[in-house]
Amino acid sequence: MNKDFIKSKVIEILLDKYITVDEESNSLHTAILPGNMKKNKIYVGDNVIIKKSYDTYLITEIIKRKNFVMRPPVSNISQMILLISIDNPKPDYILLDKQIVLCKVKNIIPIICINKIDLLNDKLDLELEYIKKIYSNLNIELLQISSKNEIGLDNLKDKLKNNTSAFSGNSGVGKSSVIIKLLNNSSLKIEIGEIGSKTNKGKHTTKYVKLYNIDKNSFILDTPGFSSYELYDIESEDLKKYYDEFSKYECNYLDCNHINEGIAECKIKQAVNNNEIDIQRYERYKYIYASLKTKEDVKYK
Ligand SMILES: Nc1nc2c(ncn2[C@@H]2O[C@H](COP(=O)(O)OP(=O)(O)OP(=O)(O)O)[C@@H](O)[C@H]2O)c(=O)[nH]1
Ligand SMILES: [Mg+2]
Ligand SMILES: [Zn+2]
Repeated sequence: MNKDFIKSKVIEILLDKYITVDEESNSLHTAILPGNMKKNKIYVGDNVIIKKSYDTYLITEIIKRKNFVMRPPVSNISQMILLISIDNPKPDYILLDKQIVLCKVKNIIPIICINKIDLLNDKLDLELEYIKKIYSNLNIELLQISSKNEIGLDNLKDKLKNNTSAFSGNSGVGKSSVIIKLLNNSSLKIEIGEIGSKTNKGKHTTKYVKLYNIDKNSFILDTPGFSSYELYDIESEDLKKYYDEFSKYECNYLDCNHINEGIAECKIKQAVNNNEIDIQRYERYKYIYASLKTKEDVKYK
């Protein structure tokens, strides 16, 4: 490519200014959209071509997006670190299952990262075994870390190399704490929340959409948006397609949703009965299906 044109990634948007990081040199630029490009919407995560013009940079092209998620608005996420904490707060499996579905819909690689393993004890070991059993079976990679005791962080860092990674997880699991450790830069203003001792729920401290450049071509995103309970861009009828453990069974009805159909016809229900499919995952599937259905009923009424 002509060296006047630089391939760059948008990491932050400040009104009409786009902060970008160059793919080759890793340097930061502030770019603007010239008049003839104004009809285009640019998102954090977009790969763009910029060109120097006097004392500023102009965005001349937006490279085709690999994917785009609406909430939070961000493009080209390659993997999602599904952060849960082994305790305080307890893993939120419904949220986890929803996030796995979202990853599959958007073609994002999910990695489950279990934080706060410094809290492990005999009882929590059983919880850990459950997570391993269910999710390793789905070919999802599992990491165990403690941001507090700095365990497993190098492993996590390796996974982030040459990726644009989003962190998701309910409030209080330690997203900001982990990211601060990864950035290794205490001057960055990421706020860490206190966990309310009564609810153990934490509060949503992080509010902005920004990519952090942690290494050449490695970016991370810290937003609370991915922690949302709402699943979108998916119909209830399609939910089953995103459950890998369902895929090897063929029910007697082609469009079986594995819920209201009779057990004689439904191979999934049989597999749940025979303990081939985890009953809790299946119960959560029914719950998520019902919540999608309720949303559709409201929308199409
Ligand atoms: N024991 C233990 N506590 C941790 C660990 N990591 C984070 N915490 C604590 O968990 C609490 C919540 O951490 P945050 O990093 O604010 O959590 P968050 O996921 O960013 O929360 P939101 O921004 O509200 O979504 C803080 O009190 C942290 O000190 C860990 O590895 N072990
Ligand atoms: Mg946070
Ligand atoms: Zn079925």
